[in-house]
Amino acid sequence: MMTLAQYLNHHSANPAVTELITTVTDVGKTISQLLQKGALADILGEAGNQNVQGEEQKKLDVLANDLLLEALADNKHCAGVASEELDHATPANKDGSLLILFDPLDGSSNIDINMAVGTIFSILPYQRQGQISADEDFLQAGNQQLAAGYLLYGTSTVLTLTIDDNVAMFSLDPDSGDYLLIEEQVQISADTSEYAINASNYRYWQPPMQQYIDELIAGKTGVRGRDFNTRWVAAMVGDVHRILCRGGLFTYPFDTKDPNKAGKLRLMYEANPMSLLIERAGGMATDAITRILDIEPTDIHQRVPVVLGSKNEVAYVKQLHSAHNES
Ligand code: AFP
Repeated sequence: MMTLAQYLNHHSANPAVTELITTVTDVGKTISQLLQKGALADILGEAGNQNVQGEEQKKLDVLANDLLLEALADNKHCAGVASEELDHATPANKDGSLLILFDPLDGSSNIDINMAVGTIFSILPYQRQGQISADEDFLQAGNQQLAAGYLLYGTSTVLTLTIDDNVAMFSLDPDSGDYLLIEEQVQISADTSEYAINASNYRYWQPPMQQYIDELIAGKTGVRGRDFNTRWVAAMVGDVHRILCRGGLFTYPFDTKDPNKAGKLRLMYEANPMSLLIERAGGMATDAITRILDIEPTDIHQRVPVVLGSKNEVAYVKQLHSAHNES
């Protein structure tokens, strides 16, 4: 089977990108080992402080963040690092040609209950080589990403990656310690009967999203004429992985729960890298109006509504929003 190193040699036109991905995925091996030990490694529970988003940090949020920061600071190609857990981006090597953003531990509420969590990353070009990087350098639309991917720490550890037009999946072999290629050209079915939502937020959603979910729940007794099924991992990385494996729709839509936030998910750490993977696998990703990858960010921590997955289903959600906005 092809190793990640061999795959990168064949598919990556940019050696700096290859080295950065290698650094991230090496840290992923350490995080995977820590998760396997769980309580035995004293990694469960609260860290006792809040992150920049005002969320309680878990011990593993902090640990994963520190491990990635430390490893990336030593990478000569890395000009700066932005993390969901940190107020501001951290400058690294000013002569580096790349910037990296990551959510070190996605799905924090799953850590203590032995459920799937992940690490999500996004690589951007650095435009001011030779100068110290700052937050503003990261404010690039998702369509500028040079590579993106995630590590899913589930029953096995899986790396999903896009560095060219393809999306590839690798499984971490616990015996050799190598990531081995398991799927070279991931493609999502255009239609689906499976959707992922946190339904407890229904009352905060806008009418077109409520209408869409009402139609799915009505199933074959309603306008859709067939039944749908719900799945929710509470870690975007798990839901996106399922969609890449067997199709589906995932949404964390605009809601009025907190008027200061346009949804829960972060554009730069979650929505952009996942949208690149989904689009390259033939799916669609939108905030219900605009293509996520075309959103020009104004803040590294900005939030965005997300609807992504099987193309025809996402297009239908978008159509309901357009019709509502025009009426
Ligand atoms: P964390 O960023 O705290 O790990 O939250 C995970 C997440 O942003 C995303 O991965 C999930 O889809 C979503 O939150 C789960 O949200 P609920 O808590 O509303 O289920």
